Amino acid sequence: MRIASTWSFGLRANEEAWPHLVSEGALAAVEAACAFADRAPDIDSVGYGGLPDASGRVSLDGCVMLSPARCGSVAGLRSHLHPVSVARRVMERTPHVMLVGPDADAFADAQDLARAELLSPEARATYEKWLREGGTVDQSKDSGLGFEPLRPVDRRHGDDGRLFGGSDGVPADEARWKHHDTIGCLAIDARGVLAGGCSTSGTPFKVPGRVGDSPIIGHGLYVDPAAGAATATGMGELIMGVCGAFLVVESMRRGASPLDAVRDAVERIAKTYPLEPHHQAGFIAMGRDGRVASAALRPGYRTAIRDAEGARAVEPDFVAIPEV
Ligand code: SD4
Repeated sequence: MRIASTWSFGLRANEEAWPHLVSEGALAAVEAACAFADRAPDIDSVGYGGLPDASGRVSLDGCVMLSPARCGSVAGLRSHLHPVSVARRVMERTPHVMLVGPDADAFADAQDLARAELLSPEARATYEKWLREGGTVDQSKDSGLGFEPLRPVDRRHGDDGRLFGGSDGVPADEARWKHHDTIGCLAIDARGVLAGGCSTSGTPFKVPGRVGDSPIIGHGLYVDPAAGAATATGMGELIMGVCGAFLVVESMRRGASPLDAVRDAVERIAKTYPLEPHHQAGFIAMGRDGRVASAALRPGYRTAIRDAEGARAVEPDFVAIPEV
């Protein structure tokens, strides 16, 4: 049994998920991990607390996957906090894979999932400051907020799993990356069942309607019991062009180790795009035997792992561009 989640805030999500992994299995575990990150007020930008799009409204995306024949996805939720839970119902209760926009919220209502306010007062204040300062959409530049929103950096191993934090004791170099947005989570249970979940509020101040890799099967998440599982984080536009998570799993299907598979994916991104300093991407791969490896385009990404040996946040096994 093992669970692996993106970023060191995944430590706490994994801890929340572990009892579910033991008693209910991998699917319940990834749903619990993502839901924890969605609602935890001190995990800055997954779910509640996430920065809104350029129109000032938060939208949430997510997906869940057991196999190519069993997956579900939602994008553009504006009034439900837990995309993975909505996606699980799409998978289990409809003949479809993906629902989007207001109809996805309506589906969640019909499933009796509770509505929630998604925009926190802090996120609203940050958005208003962004607007006052010109509302630039060039996120490659520090927009005056004191951070560069599109290049998340995980600079701290915290035993509380808190990655970005507020001002209470979080080092300034970490706080400036506080508005990163995704949990990707892979789990294998005692029966050897693999499952994955991914939840995000996307990129800050995105064009309304923009959807990144996270809810797209094969981009932010892919699981095939015959080959392995993978999830991604970072700038979705980099991950989508190479079908990132699918690429990782297909490498494992052809015999690559989890490490070789994630290395190949970040190298592919490095070769494919004219990279800018704010670009970051990270992958976790889990083999059919539960072996885990991770890789990132740049330093500053960590993977949270929980298994019988305990909990830890580990540096990526491979970094494509080692300089910060
Ligand atoms: C997206 N991949 O919407 C997500 C965002 C993310 O670190 O992972 N940020 O593109």
